[in-house]
Amino acid sequence: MKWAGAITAMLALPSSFTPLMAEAVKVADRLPIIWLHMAECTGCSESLLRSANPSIDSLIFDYISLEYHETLMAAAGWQAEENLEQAMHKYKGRYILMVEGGIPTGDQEYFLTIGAHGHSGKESAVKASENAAAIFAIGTCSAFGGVQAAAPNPTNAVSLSSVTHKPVINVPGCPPSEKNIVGTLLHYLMYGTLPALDVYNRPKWAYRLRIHDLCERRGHFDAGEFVEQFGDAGAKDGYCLYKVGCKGPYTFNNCSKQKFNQGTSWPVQAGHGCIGCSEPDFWDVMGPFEEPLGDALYQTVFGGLGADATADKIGIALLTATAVGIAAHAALAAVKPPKE
Ligand code: FSX
Ligand code: SF4
Ligand code: F3S
Repeated sequence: MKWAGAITAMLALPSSFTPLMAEAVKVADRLPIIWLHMAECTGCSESLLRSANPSIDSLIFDYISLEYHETLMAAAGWQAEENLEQAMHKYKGRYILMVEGGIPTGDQEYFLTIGAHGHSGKESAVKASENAAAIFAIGTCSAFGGVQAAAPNPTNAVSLSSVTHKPVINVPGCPPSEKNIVGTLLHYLMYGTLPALDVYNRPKWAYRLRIHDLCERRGHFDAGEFVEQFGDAGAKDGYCLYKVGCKGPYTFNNCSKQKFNQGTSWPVQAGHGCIGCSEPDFWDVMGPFEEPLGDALYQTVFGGLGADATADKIGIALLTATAVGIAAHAALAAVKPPKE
């Protein structure tokens, strides 16, 4: 019940849902999962391995049945491929497909091949998606193309949703936190349906708010107290990282609340600004990572809408006003007597 309570709170549900969560997990008994690796760094799997509440071993042994996962399973070679075939056959229409990584396509499709038969990543992903009960794109690479798709995109990498006609729930972040991966899974376990999604098909329970909204340094932002360069006095005092490039005001994710590595820390706590890793095309649109975007409008290839058109426009307007505030503060600070 303690565990169910923690998960219920993480999913932003009222505590009265705790018994229901406990029941759902009991009856869901070992949900079959097929996890495929495409082009990526395996950071998403690393993140999953940091899972606490439930721990990764209890998650695998008590709650889900991880039928195929190239970096976690014991099988290799022909045996591994056979396991994948068998899992897709045995659990047809019932398994959850999780895909990590961008997918090379076109003339470059065979830049990524997997297994003894040399199937392309695209072939494997499309085939596995056909009979999945639900499909989760884990990480920004799978959700939006990620680092592989950054200009000039030499492998013509695309998102999972670009190669399948089935609905895909995106769980972006480079990597996403273990909580967002496990939480999305448990949400599905509990309701058996897709969660409420934003315009980029990200679950709203995790990606509804900006990093900036709940950031522990927000008070400093509002007070106009900024780190001017890494290692300065402001950095030591935990001032806001906006001027050294934090993209928290443009980024929708729950890192500032849920953190990483079992709640140990997160980028801003560690002293570097958010680089916008859960937004589409962040490698191309959020850079340079250690400089502010200023009043450059945050545009994306998806029609330039931003993650949430209305909220983003308001946010950007506010931010531009804040940029004015920053300048005013800087002018004031120059004439203010030094602190006692
Ligand atoms: Fe890496 Fe996953 Fe980034 Fe991508 O995470 S952490 S490159 S989102 O697909 O392995
Ligand atoms: Fe936090 Fe970044 Fe916002 Fe500053 S700009 S308050 S560091 S999210
Ligand atoms: Fe990514 Fe920003 Fe969170 S860089 S991990 S979305 S703080």
